[in-house]
Amino acid sequence: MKLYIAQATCSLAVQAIANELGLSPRLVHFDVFGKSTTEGGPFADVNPLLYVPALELDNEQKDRLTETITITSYLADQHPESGLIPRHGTMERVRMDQLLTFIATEIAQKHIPLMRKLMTEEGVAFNTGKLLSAYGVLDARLADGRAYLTGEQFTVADAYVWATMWHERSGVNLDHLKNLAAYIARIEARPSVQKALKDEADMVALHKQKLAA
Ligand SMILES: N[C@@H](CCC(=O)N[C@@H](CS)C(=O)NCC(=O)O)C(=O)O
Repeated sequence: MKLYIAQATCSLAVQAIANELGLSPRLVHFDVFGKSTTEGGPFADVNPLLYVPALELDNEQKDRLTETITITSYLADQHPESGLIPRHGTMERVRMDQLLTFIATEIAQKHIPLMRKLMTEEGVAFNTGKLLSAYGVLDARLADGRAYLTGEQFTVADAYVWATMWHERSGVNLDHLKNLAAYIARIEARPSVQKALKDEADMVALHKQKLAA
């Protein structure tokens, strides 16, 4: 498989899940500002909407998947024994899909215009308020001492939350959310997550070298 990633973005969630599963997709780095990739060729051929993550499968059709929820869920569903996602058809899965949609729409996509400094003052206040509420909900959920969002098992939802902790770049202060901070520290201690960060840094460095050559 080939996984298209970009530095410090939601593609880290897919890397972490792939690592949890012992998968080693070939990584290709996409520079979201310069628009080049480490393998050359137009990224628009991979995803016309020019965003990561994108996963090219090893099947005959070389199917390409986009959307963080779709890719992380797809990988986890291939390995139900991993416990990274509940099985389809269960209420636990419905709740997981609810949580993943919440993370995508109320967290990840609320950050992006803030990080890119694209908003009016009113827009900044609006999205900041939305993010504070959303992270507050996660913090409250963790208040009973559970290790991860749905209990003691690390799941695709935890990988996604971790990969979109962009509050510093967005200027959103989360210092008061102590349960959330402890939870993120727990996730960051996972070997899968450390490997994702290292692999990403290596790909970014390789891309810079290629551009400089
Ligand atoms: N709907 C997509 C959005 C993915 C997305 O926003 N990707 C960002 C990085 S987290 C990106 O590649 N942005 C590049 C750009 O928009 O220029 C998903 O949920 O995966």
